[in-house]
Amino acid sequence: IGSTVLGYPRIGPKRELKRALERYWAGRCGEDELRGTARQLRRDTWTALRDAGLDSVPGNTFSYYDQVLDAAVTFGAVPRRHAALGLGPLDTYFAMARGVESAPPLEMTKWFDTNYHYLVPEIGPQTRFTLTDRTPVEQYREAESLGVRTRPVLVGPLTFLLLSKPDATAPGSFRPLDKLDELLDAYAELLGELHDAGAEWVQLDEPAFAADRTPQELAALRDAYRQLGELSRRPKLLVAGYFGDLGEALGVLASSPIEGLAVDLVAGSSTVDDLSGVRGLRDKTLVAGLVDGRNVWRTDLDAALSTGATLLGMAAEVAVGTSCSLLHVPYDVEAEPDLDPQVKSWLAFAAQKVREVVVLGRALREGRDAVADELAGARAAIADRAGADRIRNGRVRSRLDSLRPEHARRGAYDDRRVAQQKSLGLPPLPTTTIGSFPQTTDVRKARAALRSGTIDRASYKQRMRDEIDRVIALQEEIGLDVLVHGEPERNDMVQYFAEHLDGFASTEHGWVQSYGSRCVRPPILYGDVVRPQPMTVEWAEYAQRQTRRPVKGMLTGPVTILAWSFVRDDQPLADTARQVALAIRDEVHDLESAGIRVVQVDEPALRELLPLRAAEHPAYLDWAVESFRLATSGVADSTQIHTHLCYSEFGDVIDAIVALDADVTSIEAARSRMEVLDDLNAVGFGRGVGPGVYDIHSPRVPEVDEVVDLLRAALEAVPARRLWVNPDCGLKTRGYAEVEAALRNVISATRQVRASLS
Ligand code: THG
Ligand code: ZN
Repeated sequence: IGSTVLGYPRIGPKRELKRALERYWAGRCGEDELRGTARQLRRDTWTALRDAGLDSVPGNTFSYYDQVLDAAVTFGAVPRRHAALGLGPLDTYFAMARGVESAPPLEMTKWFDTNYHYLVPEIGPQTRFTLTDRTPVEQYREAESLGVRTRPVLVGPLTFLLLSKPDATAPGSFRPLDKLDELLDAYAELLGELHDAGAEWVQLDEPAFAADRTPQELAALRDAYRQLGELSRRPKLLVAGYFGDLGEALGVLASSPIEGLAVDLVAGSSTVDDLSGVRGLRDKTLVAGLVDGRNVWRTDLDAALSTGATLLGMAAEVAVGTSCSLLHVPYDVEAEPDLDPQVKSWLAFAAQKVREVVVLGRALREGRDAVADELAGARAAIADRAGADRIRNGRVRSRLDSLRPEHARRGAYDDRRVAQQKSLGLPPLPTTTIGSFPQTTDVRKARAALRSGTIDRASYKQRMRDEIDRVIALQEEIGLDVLVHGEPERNDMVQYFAEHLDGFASTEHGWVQSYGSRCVRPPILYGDVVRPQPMTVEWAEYAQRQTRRPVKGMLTGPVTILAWSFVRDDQPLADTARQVALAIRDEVHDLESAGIRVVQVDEPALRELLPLRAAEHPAYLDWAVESFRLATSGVADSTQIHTHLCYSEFGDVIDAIVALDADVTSIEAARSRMEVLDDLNAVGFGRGVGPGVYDIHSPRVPEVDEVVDLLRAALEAVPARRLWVNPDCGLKTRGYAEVEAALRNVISATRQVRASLS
């Protein structure tokens, strides 16, 4: 294998696939055009990887939407509701991904601890696994016809079943893993066809084993790879386990009859030590994941080489690879002419990481002299970054050193409650929204015009103020109690804060797929974080001047800012979080000084960074909670702190939610029917809580009665003085017509329930 990468971005360097998909879905282009774009992207990727000098080029890394969905379709796990639509293969596939009127889509959830989301296959006793789609074979042939022999990549059978959920027909005792044998037969058939097509290697991804697994699951892993290994008609098998240490699965895989094992030596910090004691590696190819597939820093090639050298002799072949697929980084740092040149010289995106892998592979085989120039270049960049003045700020560091526990502690909640009630005078069941209002084309145009210089700062400011006037007047007229300014000045909240803080860089084309055709452009946090000036105060203060009702200041918390950025790897995440927390703390304080009496600090990504192994949960939750409290504890008792959580199940972090000590917590709960309230009660949560009363992810306007029912259900679990009423998330992606109608119904429902209270 020599040198390889475990996967590659597929949305296109200029997001060509995104554009083609969205045109196709809108009916503005046909299937042929979409397929043509896809073929061109595959060709470009294969030839670029081969020309860069990789010894083994991954195949089947293209997807129209998601690789887990691809596997479901490949092996025939199409839910009846989608199959019954009678659509062609591509439209059935998109119906599973996006849903149609009569058939909701598969559920979407996060791919391990990354910011990528996959579709959750639905498996039941009636699922018939058979090889129904031969895309991996077709793409092998397509690459071969271009002169590139690829190594097809598939989601492994165990990870596939462990990520699936039982379908609606399954009895309570059913687990998708029960169907392993049947699925293995379908994998065997595919391996046979790939073998006949000429594939020398196939890569099976099993990242599920970087998380805690039961003895039964480990036994299933052993049985599965024994069975696949014993097939006579198959390519060589490379099993890839990434996103952390494999733990016991390392020994299981090393002793199974596979030919290769790819390990993550970046996220898996103890894997190097574990490898030396593991039996069964000697006759295998070991792909050492030395180049970080998930972050954007240039690799310390000297350090990587010495790690690689210690592995030589442990396996029949030691090859060099990335720690995981490069799906999680942008394409090419050379596409960023406006990036600060010094910061840029410290970075490696996908194209640069391919080059690093090639250089390391040659150095390992031919010796350091063969690539002396490249090694020297990397060494200089690493040294420049480590010694750069701009990554360190003495004032922030001494401020952090002088922090004491009381900086992360507020006054007693009962005192706060009394002081806040006196300041705010809110009715029972106070109503509010999560922060953003619909982003109109006018607002987007104004932001773009400011960026491109066609309007000046003063006229931009005026347009934002006009928008704020409208949003405030609308909320007063509808009758909301705690108002927001609507956030017209922001697109992505993390991008907004990164642009206003020192220590962050932003890219122009650094898109990373989040799900389907949707991408984010994570900022790059490269140095100590400093807030040069207030970031949101002028907007909040302006809004507050337009109304007597309290206006809520809107900020993003430190954990979410880190989760949605590329973060520096030269200090513990906890230290970086504390720096961001101090910047937010100053902003909270300045909002308070400007007369803002309610401040919301969102932490939607609190659950997202939870480590894959339970043993690491307490340490993470400690710093995550502490950084939130540091950000929010610098205010008077009378200032009300809100937080907002969404995008996931919060059962795993319910104690941490209590520990945040926010006065009010709003949670996405419209779809989980208020169950979160019972979870909170079970751990003694005694603060204000706003379970979302309708789902903003759909354009549907909730009926008054529906909201009344939800509020009555909520009142079974929470007393009226602690219950808040709000939608379940921000309104940015909705249109004004539906938002207005929905909020009016929410207010009517609240008034009705209030009237029946006493
Ligand atoms: N911001 C960031 N990361 C996130 C989210 C976010 N990660 C988790 C979650 N939210 C992911 N969800 C989305 C939802 C919508 C989009 C991306 C991720 C999206 N993106 C636009 C697109 O691809 O067309 C681009 C937006 C832009 O122009 O900036 O719609 O909210 N950082
Ligand atoms: Zn939300």
